[in-house]
Amino acid sequence: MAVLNIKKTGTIAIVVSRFNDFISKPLLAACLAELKKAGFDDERISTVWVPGAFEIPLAALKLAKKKDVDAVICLGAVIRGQTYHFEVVANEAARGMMDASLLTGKPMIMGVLTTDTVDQAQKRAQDKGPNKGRDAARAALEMMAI
Ligand code: INI
Repeated sequence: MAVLNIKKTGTIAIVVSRFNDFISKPLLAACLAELKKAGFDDERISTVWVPGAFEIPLAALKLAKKKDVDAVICLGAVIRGQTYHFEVVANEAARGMMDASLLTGKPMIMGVLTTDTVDQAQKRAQDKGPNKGRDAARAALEMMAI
């Protein structure tokens, strides 16, 4: 694995959605564990909960505008249902995160799963196995070093 030039100062904000929290909770746990492993103690991490993925971009933008926030990690799970709602929530959440990143010039990490099934989401939010929250933490650290 590549050695990252990890900053020893600055803070990371995490926005996490309550919708499908049986997935977003394990994403958050792995994300926090990875940040801690990299030397980020609690004082340098703030976690904000929002109702669903659709609400992530506004919270992420507000946090990214804060002077002391160096990167924002967004975590959640959009799981396909019976209707077009899935597409709207997933697409607008992704677009909003990218907009917030480019507007503020701060890294915005897209750790929101968009899956067809609950099983696919669970396979990407494992404690010991693959976990997109862990990946999101590493992506944030990498982007903060640029
Ligand atoms: N929010 C999610 O985070 N994941 C979903 O799968 C989801 N679905 O499928 O409906 C979802 N909807 C809620 C949405 O994010 C908003 O919270 C809601 O529409 C209120 O604005």
